[in-house]
Amino acid sequence: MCSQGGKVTPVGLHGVNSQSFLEIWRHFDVDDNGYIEGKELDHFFTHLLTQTENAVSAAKVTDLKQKLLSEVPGEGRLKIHDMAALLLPEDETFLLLFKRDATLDNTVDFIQIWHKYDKDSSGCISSTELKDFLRDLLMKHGKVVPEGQLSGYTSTMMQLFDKNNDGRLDLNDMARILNVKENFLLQFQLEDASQEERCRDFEKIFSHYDVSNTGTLEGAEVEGFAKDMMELVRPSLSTRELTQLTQSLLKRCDSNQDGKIQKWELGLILGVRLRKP
Ligand SMILES: [Ca+2]
Ligand SMILES: [Ca+2]
Ligand SMILES: [Ca+2]
Ligand SMILES: [Ca+2]
Repeated sequence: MCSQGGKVTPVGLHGVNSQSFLEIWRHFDVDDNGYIEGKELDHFFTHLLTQTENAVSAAKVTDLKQKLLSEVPGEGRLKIHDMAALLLPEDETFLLLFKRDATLDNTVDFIQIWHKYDKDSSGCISSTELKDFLRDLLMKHGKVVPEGQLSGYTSTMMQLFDKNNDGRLDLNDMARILNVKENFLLQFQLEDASQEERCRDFEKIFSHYDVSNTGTLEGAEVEGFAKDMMELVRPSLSTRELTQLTQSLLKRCDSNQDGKIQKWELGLILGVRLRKP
């Protein structure tokens, strides 16, 4: 077991496919919080060792745990994507749905993807919509799979990510599938910063969310910003809450009432004085 080019090398458990992967994940994520962590990690690594060794000691478990966790970016816990990389054979198509290079680092991109696949704008992703998403994702990796297999993947993904088992995915479920990076705003402390630091941070923040580089936040950009901003204090927003919060953010910021947030408008709200162009 070793790391190649920063990627976790699969331990190659025999015969793991999408269905058995689902079972393994569920078995070890005992509290169903989307992470294998704490005691769950010990159980998981003990299980891994028993697949290849006769005598498993606590020291060996600790050793393997340290080695594998050091290859995983994050906070000493495993996400589904990490476990998929560890357990699924490289030729298993299902693995493509968990590719790490699919990590999204901008909430605006996430919102755009969300709207693209929530075709009926119902505020959630149905299994038909998820199927379309998975089909496109596989296609992006150059794979076309038969409809039957795609349906199988769709129902496995649904079971893995549909937290409240209502047969639909909400914003947070979908953020987990897309492996959205940590909230971009967490790194800033606008409160205690000097005016100079504030200005510098503000520039970074604005250009991060102004994906289209127009000097204004519009559409998905406003929603992406609103989501990260609100989730600093209240994680796991629902679609309805996000829509409401986006509207009230617009109401507060949009002084010239053009439905967009100009840089100077956002500056006013965040206490950064910018000259009005
Ligand atoms: Ca857990
Ligand atoms: Ca929908
Ligand atoms: Ca823009
Ligand atoms: Ca405006």
